Amino acid sequence: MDFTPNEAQRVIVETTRRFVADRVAPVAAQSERDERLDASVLQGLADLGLVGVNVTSVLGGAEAGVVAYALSIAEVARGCASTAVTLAVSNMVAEVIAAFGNDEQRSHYVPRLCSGALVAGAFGLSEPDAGSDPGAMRTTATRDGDHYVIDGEKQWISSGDIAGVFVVWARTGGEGTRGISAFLVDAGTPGFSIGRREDKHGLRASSTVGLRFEACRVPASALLGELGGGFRIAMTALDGGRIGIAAQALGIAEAAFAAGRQYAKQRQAFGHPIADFQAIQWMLADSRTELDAAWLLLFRAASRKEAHVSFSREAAMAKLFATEAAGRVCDRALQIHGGFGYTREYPVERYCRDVRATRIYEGTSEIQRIVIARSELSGR
Ligand code: COS
Repeated sequence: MDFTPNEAQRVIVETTRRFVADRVAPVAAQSERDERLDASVLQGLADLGLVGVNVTSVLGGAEAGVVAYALSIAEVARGCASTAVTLAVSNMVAEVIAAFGNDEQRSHYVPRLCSGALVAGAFGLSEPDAGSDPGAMRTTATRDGDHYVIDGEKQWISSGDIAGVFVVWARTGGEGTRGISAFLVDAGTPGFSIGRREDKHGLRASSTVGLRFEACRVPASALLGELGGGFRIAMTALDGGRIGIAAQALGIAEAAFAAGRQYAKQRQAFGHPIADFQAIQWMLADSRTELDAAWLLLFRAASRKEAHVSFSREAAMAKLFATEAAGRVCDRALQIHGGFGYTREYPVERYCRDVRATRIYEGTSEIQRIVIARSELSGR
């Protein structure tokens, strides 16, 4: 197996790394304090082709593939995890519209997402009582002539207050997963409002809000894909989204690992740099090994998606292992910093808070285990 990046991947990593070093990492701590991302940074990322990395160039994407996408998210996450998740969700929305939209929907939304004309996209699936089990959603979309009328509430919606377009899932008839459809809803549609912003443990520069739909009328042409086909669209999108979150976790953990390694070489104790002590060396060795194992799982999942072969279980394994390993890596990096690691003086404190979300959103670790186990037991 050849793990050498191809030309497109190399260029994306290099240009992203430069942009992140110049524009993203220096403002990450301030963005967290301000609880918002700088719009010009998001525009800069779009200008680099980082929204729609895996979207065809005909629709304004970079058409660089899934591995390049994962690498780009990890690079951004090294500098600012809040920026990375915002970018990852916009990529997911651009991809889902490109994959399931009709010609009109594709050409209307995808180029505007990729160019940054729409600051972000948002994914309106979860509800207060339906997170891990989206089949239990209660939001409804009722047909009324040439329109659907959406009523209900969504929760945990990343970028909801800055997004220009939302993929919104609603029940269009019947129980269970086959009665769910997906719709494209523009920000500002009458009857659609943005609710409470969550006061989060980490990822504080990225917004997470509720959405409220009260007799919100959307044209029938807003239906994405087939009537009743929404659940499958959500699952397909989340399979790809999980590659993005695994990459985000690895980016954060790589930053934490590098910070811990550097600190270990500088910090003196008992007359030596603490890197001389085996206790610290073993932490670094365990972290590097887990990181590399996680990268391999991520590359496998991304390569399979890029090759258009089934990748659902591989993406679940990559997310499960990468996010849990990333948590351990960040925790060890904080431990290496001792008391300083527990203060805001060093970014490792932020990495530890930011990385925690990756084990929860786009499917908890427990959901990933369900996906993997079902695949094993069904032989698929
Ligand atoms: N790709 C395509 N289709 C899929 C799929 C996938 N990965 N997984 C399931 N489906 C399809 C099934 O084939 C089935 O289709 P049919 O009705 O045609 O038979 C349908 O979806 C329902 O599948 P299933 O019965 O397995 O659904 P469950 O309700 O049991 O849910 C899990 C399965 C747990 C995998 C799903 O609920 C899940 O992923 N939950 C987590 C959701 C999540 O990540 N939320 C966080 C959102 S953060 S933005």
